[in-house]
Amino acid sequence: MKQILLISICVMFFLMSCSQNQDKAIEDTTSAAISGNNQLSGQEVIIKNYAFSPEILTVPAGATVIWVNEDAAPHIIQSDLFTSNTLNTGDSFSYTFTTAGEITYLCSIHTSMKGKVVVQ
Ligand SMILES: [Cu+2]
Repeated sequence: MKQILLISICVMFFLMSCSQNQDKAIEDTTSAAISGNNQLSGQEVIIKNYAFSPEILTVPAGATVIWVNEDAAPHIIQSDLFTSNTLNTGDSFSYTFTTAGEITYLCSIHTSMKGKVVVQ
Protein backbone atom coordinates (compact mmCIF):
# COMPACT_ATOMS: atom_id res chain seq x y z
CA MET A 1 0.00 0.00 0.00
CA LYS A 2 2.84 2.37 0.89
CA GLN A 3 4.55 1.48 -2.41
CA ILE A 4 1.49 2.40 -4.45
CA LEU A 5 1.34 5.76 -2.71
CA LEU A 6 5.02 6.32 -3.39
CA ILE A 7 4.64 5.40 -7.08
CA SER A 8 1.62 7.63 -7.52
CA ILE A 9 3.54 10.54 -5.95
CA CYS A 10 6.41 9.88 -8.37
CA VAL A 11 3.99 9.79 -11.31
CA MET A 12 2.40 13.03 -10.13
CA PHE A 13 5.77 14.80 -9.97
CA PHE A 14 6.68 13.41 -13.37
CA LEU A 15 3.46 14.73 -14.93
CA MET A 16 3.92 18.11 -13.24
CA SER A 17 7.45 18.50 -14.57
CA CYS A 18 6.24 17.53 -18.06
CA SER A 19 3.53 20.18 -18.14
CA GLN A 20 5.99 22.77 -16.83
CA ASN A 21 8.37 21.95 -19.65
CA GLN A 22 5.54 22.36 -22.14
CA ASP A 23 4.69 25.80 -20.76
CA LYS A 24 8.35 26.74 -21.02
CA ALA A 25 8.47 25.56 -24.63
CA ILE A 26 5.42 27.65 -25.55
CA GLU A 27 6.96 30.68 -23.82
CA ASP A 28 10.22 30.24 -25.76
CA THR A 29 8.37 30.01 -29.08
CA THR A 30 6.38 33.18 -28.32
CA SER A 31 9.42 35.28 -27.41
CA ALA A 32 11.26 34.00 -30.49
CA ALA A 33 8.35 35.07 -32.68
CA ILE A 34 8.32 38.55 -31.13
CA SER A 35 12.06 39.14 -31.58
CA GLY A 36 11.72 37.78 -35.13
CA ASN A 37 9.14 40.45 -35.90
CA ASN A 38 11.43 43.17 -34.57
CA GLN A 39 14.16 42.09 -36.94
CA LEU A 40 11.87 42.64 -39.94
CA SER A 41 11.76 46.37 -39.02
CA GLY A 42 8.57 46.97 -40.98
CA GLN A 43 7.27 50.52 -41.17
CA GLU A 44 3.76 51.68 -41.87
CA VAL A 45 2.42 54.69 -43.76
CA ILE A 46 -1.28 55.36 -43.30
CA ILE A 47 -3.16 56.98 -46.19
CA LYS A 48 -5.96 59.06 -44.73
CA ASN A 49 -7.75 62.31 -45.64
CA TYR A 50 -5.82 62.46 -48.94
CA ALA A 51 -2.46 62.51 -47.16
CA PHE A 52 0.39 60.15 -46.29
CA SER A 53 1.15 59.82 -42.59
CA PRO A 54 3.96 60.19 -41.81
CA GLU A 55 4.70 62.30 -44.86
CA ILE A 56 8.44 61.67 -44.46
CA LEU A 57 9.47 58.24 -43.16
CA THR A 58 13.05 57.35 -42.28
CA VAL A 59 13.97 53.66 -42.36
CA PRO A 60 17.17 51.58 -42.39
CA ALA A 61 18.18 49.91 -45.66
CA GLY A 62 16.45 46.56 -46.01
CA ALA A 63 13.26 47.77 -44.33
CA THR A 64 9.87 46.94 -45.78
CA VAL A 65 7.44 49.85 -45.83
CA ILE A 66 3.73 49.13 -46.00
CA TRP A 67 1.13 51.67 -47.09
CA VAL A 68 -2.41 51.12 -45.85
CA ASN A 69 -5.32 52.98 -47.42
CA GLU A 70 -7.78 54.09 -44.76
CA ASP A 71 -9.53 56.54 -47.11
CA ALA A 72 -12.86 55.92 -48.82
CA ALA A 73 -11.17 57.04 -52.07
CA PRO A 74 -8.78 54.82 -54.02
CA HIS A 75 -5.09 55.75 -54.29
CA ILE A 76 -2.13 54.61 -56.39
CA ILE A 77 1.37 55.07 -54.96
CA GLN A 78 3.97 55.87 -57.58
CA SER A 79 7.70 56.56 -57.45
CA ASP A 80 10.71 56.01 -59.68
CA LEU A 81 11.13 52.59 -58.00
CA PHE A 82 7.59 51.24 -57.91
CA THR A 83 3.94 51.70 -58.79
CA SER A 84 1.27 50.09 -56.65
CA ASN A 85 -2.00 48.66 -57.85
CA THR A 86 -5.09 50.74 -57.19
CA LEU A 87 -5.48 50.66 -53.42
CA ASN A 88 -9.11 50.66 -52.39
CA THR A 89 -10.24 51.12 -48.79
CA GLY A 90 -8.37 48.68 -46.55
CA ASP A 91 -5.90 47.65 -49.26
CA SER A 92 -2.18 47.80 -48.64
CA PHE A 93 1.02 47.90 -50.68
CA SER A 94 4.51 47.09 -49.47
CA TYR A 95 7.99 47.70 -50.86
CA THR A 96 11.40 46.73 -49.51
CA PHE A 97 14.03 49.46 -49.78
CA THR A 98 17.45 47.91 -50.25
CA THR A 99 19.55 50.96 -51.18
CA ALA A 100 20.13 54.14 -49.18
CA GLY A 101 18.68 57.33 -50.62
CA GLU A 102 15.65 59.61 -50.65
CA ILE A 103 12.68 58.31 -52.59
CA THR A 104 9.85 60.73 -53.22
CA TYR A 105 6.48 59.35 -54.21
CA LEU A 106 2.99 60.59 -54.95
CA CYS A 107 -0.52 59.37 -55.57
CA SER A 108 -0.93 59.16 -59.34
CA ILE A 109 -4.69 59.79 -58.99
CA HIS A 110 -4.37 62.80 -56.67
CA THR A 111 -0.98 64.21 -57.62
CA SER A 112 -0.97 66.79 -54.81
CA MET A 113 -0.57 63.86 -52.37
CA LYS A 114 3.17 63.53 -51.83
CA GLY A 115 5.44 61.62 -49.49
CA LYS A 116 9.04 60.66 -49.03
CA VAL A 117 10.97 57.65 -47.71
CA VAL A 118 14.50 58.32 -46.48
CA VAL A 119 16.51 55.09 -46.55
CA GLN A 120 19.66 55.18 -44.40
CU1 LIG B 1 -4.85 59.34 -54.13
